[in-house]
Amino acid sequence: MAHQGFSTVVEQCFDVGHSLATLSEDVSSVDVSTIGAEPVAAIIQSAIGSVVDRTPSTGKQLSQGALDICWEKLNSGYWRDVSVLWRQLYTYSSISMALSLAAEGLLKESLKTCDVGLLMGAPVPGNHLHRLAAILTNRLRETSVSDSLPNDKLPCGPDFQCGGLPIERVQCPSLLMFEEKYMRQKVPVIITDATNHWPALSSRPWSLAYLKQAAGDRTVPIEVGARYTDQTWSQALMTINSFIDSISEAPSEEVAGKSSTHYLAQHQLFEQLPELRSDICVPDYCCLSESDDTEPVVNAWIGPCGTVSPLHHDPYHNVFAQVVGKKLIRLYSSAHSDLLYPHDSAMMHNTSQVDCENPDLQRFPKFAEAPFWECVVQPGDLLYIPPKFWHYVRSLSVSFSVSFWWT
Ligand SMILES: O=C(O)CCC(=O)C(=O)O
Repeated sequence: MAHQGFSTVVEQCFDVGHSLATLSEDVSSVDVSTIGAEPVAAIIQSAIGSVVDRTPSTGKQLSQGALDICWEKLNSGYWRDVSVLWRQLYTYSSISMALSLAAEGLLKESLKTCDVGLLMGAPVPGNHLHRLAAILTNRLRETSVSDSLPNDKLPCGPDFQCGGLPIERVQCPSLLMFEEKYMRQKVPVIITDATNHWPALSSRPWSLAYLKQAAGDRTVPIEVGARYTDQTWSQALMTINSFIDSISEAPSEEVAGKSSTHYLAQHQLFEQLPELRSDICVPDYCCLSESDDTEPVVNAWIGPCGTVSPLHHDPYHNVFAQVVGKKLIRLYSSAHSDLLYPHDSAMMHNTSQVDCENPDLQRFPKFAEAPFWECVVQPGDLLYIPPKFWHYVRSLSVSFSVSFWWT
């Protein structure tokens, strides 16, 4: 069994282009002397050597040693200060660990190692983790016992009556019209019929069942808690299968706004799972860029009824695509920030202290004066949120959304 795992998974992975020997050479090309990591690079090379020699249990031990050292570096101080070289070494340690585990036939553990490597590591030549993950996913799919599929028609809250100013709905405006009337004037707009051709909304319609079938064994970061401003809020790594089971098993009225709410939020899912990338398309509006950075940042937001993103703003243009279910979205202009009581700390300065739908007007009296737009986005809607616009979002059902941020 172990040997079969090695030949069909490990060798298949390296048949795609890179040999184990060149992988070891790649590790030696990382400029580890600048971070004093020569011993770690040597451990990773020995780990790869053990996989080549068909002694994966030694490979596993060595890889674990390297992973532990890199993990400590990744988790000391601020993330932005962590050297990319440590993150590359984390990637290489993840590759040698994933290969060792696959060689022992531990395919699920190997896939989890690939995912954590993709989430925490930095890119290295050869795309090994992506390719290994794709091979493992296919292999696991072949061998999996079919699981009961979740029901997307979970009960959700009552219909919502919007207040505030309505947001204009425009069918596929031209780029020129969008730029002049909305982008430049900083006016939100709901664009309709611009995503009808996405496979996610037509030929491969997204649902909890589809996500489970496409990527159930993949590990993703999940927010746990009612809202990110709560003391008890935390993040966890879990497989898409467990995440979806947690959504499907709890009745929606119990999940909504509770400390147990699970939310796959602001995650670059399509970087991690390129196979889902072809289900969506970058809206043309995102090419109206003022900077050289032409590729938008694409984030997925997937969760049950009742997820809440507290009132906050981001520095980007945002076209927010609703793919499954409904969300209530409330917007405030950046011109009214003084009425919205941002948190004092630098970390949370883009977030309001006010609970938008239940404001404490004794503490935050000026909030009542702030004009706002409100809408419920439906599948197929693209909401344009201008940069620095405050936005509050609550899902009214199981919901899948994709945001495109650009500058
Ligand atoms: O959908 C959500 O919960 C929040 C979306 C958001 O904040 C964004 O797209 O910037």
